[in-house]
Amino acid sequence: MLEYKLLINGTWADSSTNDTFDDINPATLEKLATLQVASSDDVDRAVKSAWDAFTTWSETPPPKRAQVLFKAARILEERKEELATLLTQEMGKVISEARGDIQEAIDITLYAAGEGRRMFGETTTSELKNKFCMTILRPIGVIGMITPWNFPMAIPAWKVMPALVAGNTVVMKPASDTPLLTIKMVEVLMEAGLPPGVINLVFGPGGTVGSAIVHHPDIRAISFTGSLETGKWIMSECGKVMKRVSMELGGKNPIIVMDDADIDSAVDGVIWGAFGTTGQRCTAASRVIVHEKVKAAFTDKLLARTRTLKLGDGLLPETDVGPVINLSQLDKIEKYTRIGQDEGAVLLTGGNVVKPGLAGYFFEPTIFTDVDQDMRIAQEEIFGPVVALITVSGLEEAIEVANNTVYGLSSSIYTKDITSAFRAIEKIDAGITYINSSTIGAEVHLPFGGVKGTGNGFREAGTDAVKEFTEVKAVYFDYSGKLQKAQID
Ligand code: UN1
Repeated sequence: MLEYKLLINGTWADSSTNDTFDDINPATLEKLATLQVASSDDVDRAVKSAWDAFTTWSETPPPKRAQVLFKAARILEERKEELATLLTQEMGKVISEARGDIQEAIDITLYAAGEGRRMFGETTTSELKNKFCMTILRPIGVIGMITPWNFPMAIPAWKVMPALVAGNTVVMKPASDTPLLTIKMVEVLMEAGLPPGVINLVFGPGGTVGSAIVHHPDIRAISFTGSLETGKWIMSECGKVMKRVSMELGGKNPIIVMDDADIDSAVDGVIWGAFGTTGQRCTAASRVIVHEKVKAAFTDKLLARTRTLKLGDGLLPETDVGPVINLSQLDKIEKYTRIGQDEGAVLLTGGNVVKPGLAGYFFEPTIFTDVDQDMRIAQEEIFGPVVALITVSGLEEAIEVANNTVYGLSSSIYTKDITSAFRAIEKIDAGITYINSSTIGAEVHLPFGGVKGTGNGFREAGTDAVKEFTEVKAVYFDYSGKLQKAQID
């Protein structure tokens, strides 16, 4: 049985608490590892180690920092299958999606490594003679990262890789349900030559360890992916001390199915978006806004397809839908199916906890129809295999319904009409809009993030990846040999 201590200054160090917690396979309830819980003193040691490493790392030229990432990407590629298997065991998602999670980590590692030769600033003229102006990018310092369990390697990689290439050092707390893939990623980075102390890992509950990171006076910025509720708390705590925060929070992502849509393709998109990753993506399609003219045909096909989905252990090739992550998520999903029925929505299929010959946490793919746009099941993020069908009579109403949410991450429209597609692109309040494709599957060279309750204006990955982890400095270089006054001379 694996037992992990904390990673501080490149070595595995005992925590100062005697507490541990277990990492469990959600399909089988088999124990995978035990981890030590950090105290706030341990977080403090991790922060000191990150600052000790900062001078040398931040002074290392970005293309040299990038060499570590290029090498790490090669090692991740070599170990992809082994890591994907562990990811399915730890998180539950089916093996093809686990491979995708590792691939996304490899992709962002290579993309961020490329940024090592693209740390561009701007040069411009001055309003004064003999003066030159430019901008440069500087690292922020020690960054605190708090990551979720649904993309155990991809999301930590989205944060870590751009932060490292930009010259920052890191104290990271991975989700307690899935710490192993973060540990593996950091081990690979160290094998690729990352100096000790550049990344430090602490484990334990958000309420204590996460809070110690958020409140640590020497952590300059927090990068968080998780729930809206926790995000609001982190932002308000950081607001009190003007700490920089970047947030990737929830979604209530709609797929609009217009009356001219290719119905089979829309059904494929909804199955993939709503039940892929057992609905546990912040980009998951949790609302389907369907035109009344195609509602019956669409619903029949969706129901038929949903009933063929096979639940089980994600390692088996025949499994379509894996377990949900833990018991409290299972209870939450079950609670929402009761709420939906109490609100008067029609439960078309699913709604039950099941045991497909395994001890783990399984929930049937669930469809509600005749959902009113203001019902709780159409408003609150459930984070499970539950989708709400809402009927509309036209595009304008569909877009209004799509926007009737506190979130704004992903969105999609199925239509053959160019005008409808462009109207949706223009009018849907979201960070991502797909045309004739599901709400999931963002690629790493495009910016990822959302509006309203989904975020605070930052984007991860894409050309914005490094912006999350750098500060811009404006530089004025005066070679006139005398005092020149802007706005006055
Ligand atoms: C998430 O669910 O938090 O676009 C991230 C997607 C994936 C990333 C999802 N590439 O669905």
